[in-house]
Amino acid sequence: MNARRDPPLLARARRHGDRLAVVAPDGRFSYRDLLDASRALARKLLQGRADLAEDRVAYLVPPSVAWVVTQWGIWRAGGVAVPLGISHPPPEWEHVLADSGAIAVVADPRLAEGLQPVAQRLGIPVLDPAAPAAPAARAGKTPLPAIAPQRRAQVFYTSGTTGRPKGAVLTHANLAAQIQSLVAAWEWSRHDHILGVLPLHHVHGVVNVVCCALWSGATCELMPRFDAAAVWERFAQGGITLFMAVPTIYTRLIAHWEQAPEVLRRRYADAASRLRLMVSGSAALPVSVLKRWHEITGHMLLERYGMTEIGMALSNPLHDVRVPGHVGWPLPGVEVRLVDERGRPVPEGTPGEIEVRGPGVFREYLGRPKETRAAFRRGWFKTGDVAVCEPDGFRILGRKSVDIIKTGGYKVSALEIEEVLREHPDVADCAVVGVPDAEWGELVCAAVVPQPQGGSLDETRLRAWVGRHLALYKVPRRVLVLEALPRNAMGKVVKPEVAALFRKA
Ligand code: MLC
Ligand code: AMP
Repeated sequence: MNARRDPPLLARARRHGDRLAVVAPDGRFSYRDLLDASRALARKLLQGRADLAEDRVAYLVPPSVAWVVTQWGIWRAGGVAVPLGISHPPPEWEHVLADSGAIAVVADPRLAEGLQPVAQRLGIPVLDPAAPAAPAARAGKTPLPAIAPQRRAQVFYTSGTTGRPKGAVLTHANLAAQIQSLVAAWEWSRHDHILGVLPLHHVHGVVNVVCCALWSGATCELMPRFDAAAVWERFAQGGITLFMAVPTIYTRLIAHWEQAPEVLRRRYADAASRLRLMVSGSAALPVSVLKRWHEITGHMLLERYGMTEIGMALSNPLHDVRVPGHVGWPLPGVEVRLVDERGRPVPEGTPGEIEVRGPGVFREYLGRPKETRAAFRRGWFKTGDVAVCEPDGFRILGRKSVDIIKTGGYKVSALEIEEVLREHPDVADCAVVGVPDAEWGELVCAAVVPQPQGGSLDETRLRAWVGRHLALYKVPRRVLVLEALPRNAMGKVVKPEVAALFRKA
């Protein structure tokens, strides 16, 4: 097999041979093992075809060796990898499968049962990542297709200000640019050993953790899900050099540490202090959390800023001073500017919308040319986030849209939740808002107006209703029943007033 035919990440993997690549509950795989297993899966996916030619293949696999083998197998068959959220309810999977036009879905047998009815309805075959290839697929040594870097590689579904989540498409070249930028800035090396605890259907876990590790010849150790006690214990066993998480996870780790017996506290804090780098991102890191983490572990968390469509854009320095409340400076290969409402760059010290340009910026929203065009201004991607550039670095001030909520590091669309609430027979009207919260960053909250002739609105039933349709992190945590929503003279709901009602309640 010729390295020139491989996607960039796999070409890199060939150099790392027998080094330990992935450690997870389902095994310990070297780079060579990953290459062998992904070749076998690619042949199985091809089913005699020469090239999947950018057909989408979805996968429902928990963080594991199998997850990496599946991603690589899809790429090597010429397909585009579409990860599904393992904790999502079937309607979320159905949206992604239908919207991406997936030709197949690779599913862990433990999760396949819940997926089968959806896949059947859409006529999509469900494949087991571990099952042996059919004889026809195994036969011969037919070469796998050559994968040019400009080909589409990965789709991440991300919520926006319109409708259901959209698929952000990254090419192999986009991924390589994002990875190389972080590898350079944070000095990844083959001596690194990262502990992965994030879900693997978003850029943070997939690119910053898994792909950066495997590009570098490092070891990526994957936990099936985040568990504060298990993370502290793993730190205490030693050998971990890197950790990356969202602020809620640091908050949870602090809470667990605070209630641990003194002897454990000392052991845990010593162990964490030995890591070489701990990173926070995906949502604003409260300065109180940064300070407490510093007191406990001696680590000044490195905060950085990114987004699904662009990868990482701004980062505090690895070696220089990290100023609390700031997200640092543009990463290598990333251009960042702040602009006013008309797209004109603003002077230093003046707030403006963040726009980003560079080889890591995504290619398109899958099947949505209009939305893709609207997302750019003369080649710059418009993030919708507002920041100010100060002598200590960029500081994020917030978002332009009140309809985007960040909870536990997940981006959710208020409008998507409102649509589901409005379908409830007893709901006449509703408004969903994000309310600041110490643990979750923002809490999803819903104000609802009952139907005049409807039954009484029961909060538990309403939450269960949303939970049947949408991911758990989109379910409103608090519900207020109102006679009417606050509206302005134009009749538009005034969301800051709705949020204020929750703060008062
Ligand atoms: C779960 N719960 C919530 C909640 N999510 N409560 C309020 N708000 C939320 N958002 C509740 C559950 O109902 C449950 O309650 C309890 O918390 C435990 O649920 P869980 O599902 O077990 O949660 P947990 O696994 O602990 O999840 C917390 C988390 C998770 C922080 C580990 O949210 C997470 O993995 N977040 C990371 C998301 C991520 O990777 N984002 C990156 C996007 S990319 P009860 O009552 O039943 O106990 C991006 C770009 C960039 O943003 O810059 O990186
Ligand atoms: P996503 O679309 O899920 O990739 O989330 C990207 C969004 O997360 C950005 O547009 C920001 O609003 C937010 N975000 C990421 N990192 C940070 C950070 N360090 N501080 C504040 N917000 C952040």
